[in-house]
Amino acid sequence: MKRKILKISLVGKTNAGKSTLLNNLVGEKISITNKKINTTEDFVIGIVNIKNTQLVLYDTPGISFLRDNKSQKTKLKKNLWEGLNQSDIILYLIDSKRMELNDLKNDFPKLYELKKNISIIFNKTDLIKAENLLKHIKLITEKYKIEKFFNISAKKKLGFENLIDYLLRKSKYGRWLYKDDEITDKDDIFITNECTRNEILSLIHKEIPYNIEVTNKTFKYLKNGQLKIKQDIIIKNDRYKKILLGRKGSKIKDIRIKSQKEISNILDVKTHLYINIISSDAKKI
Ligand SMILES: Nc1nc2c(ncn2[C@@H]2O[C@H](COP(=O)(O)OP(=O)(O)OP(=O)(O)O)[C@@H](O)[C@H]2O)c(=O)[nH]1
Ligand SMILES: [Mg+2]
Repeated sequence: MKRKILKISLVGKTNAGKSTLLNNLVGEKISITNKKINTTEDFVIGIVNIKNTQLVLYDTPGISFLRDNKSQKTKLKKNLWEGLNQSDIILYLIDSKRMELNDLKNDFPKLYELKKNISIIFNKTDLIKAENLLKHIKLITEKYKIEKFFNISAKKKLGFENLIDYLLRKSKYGRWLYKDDEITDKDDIFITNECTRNEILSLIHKEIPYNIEVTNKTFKYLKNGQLKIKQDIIIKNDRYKKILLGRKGSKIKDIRIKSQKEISNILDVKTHLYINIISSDAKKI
């Protein structure tokens, strides 16, 4: 059978559920998800192969970055545009519980510049009555050219069939970009670093999670089959150290244990995680 392919960008406001959808379409946790805002910082690719078709899904950082002019976000914006430019179609996710049509007014003119078909996915429909969406669909179609509307629950995996049917229909004949058994462009080191970043995001407040970097020092399978990982949390400001450590080191212990558990689950191997906190100022000396 001749092979087909479709490259799809998942865009939408932070917290809309893009990474949850990516993970549940792929069937593995490859992109971290969190109830906090701006969880995804990189550009994560998920791959789903269905018969002769390869669906390549680009998970992007929340689209509010398009409007954010702070220089530290430049990398994120670049990642976002790269993803959008490479894709064949755009799926714009909306949190149905927090519908703000004003967001569309800001995002759509920019998205139309890409000259791609845009469909809207109303996500988190497990939290609302589906009939409430009709008035929104009417208002949106009066103003914007939208190819299709979908109602889904990314978390509960509802409404996936219609969405997948549509994606298969849109795919075009062409060579696959990834091998049959690949599910992401990211390796295990990226995902394990992300697990720790996600726990920091959950357990530490305010700006700190957005100003740290998690890097890997050791990633080694031991003779007994277990995995040993050493990570550094690089902080930009010395005063973050005290907060990350917590009382008598209780916070970092919590982060370490939760991340270790998540890594063990995702990679399906007993993992020993060690974490160091390093100040980026100290590195320069
Ligand atoms: N009830 C419900 N919650 C959902 C659904 N989809 C996602 N969530 C939750 O919404 C929160 C945000 O989900 P993410 O997948 O991290 O959102 P995102 O769009 O990737 O966010 P950014 O990476 O910050 O742009 C998480 O707590 C998810 O569990 C859904 O269908 N129903
Ligand atoms: Mg995300």
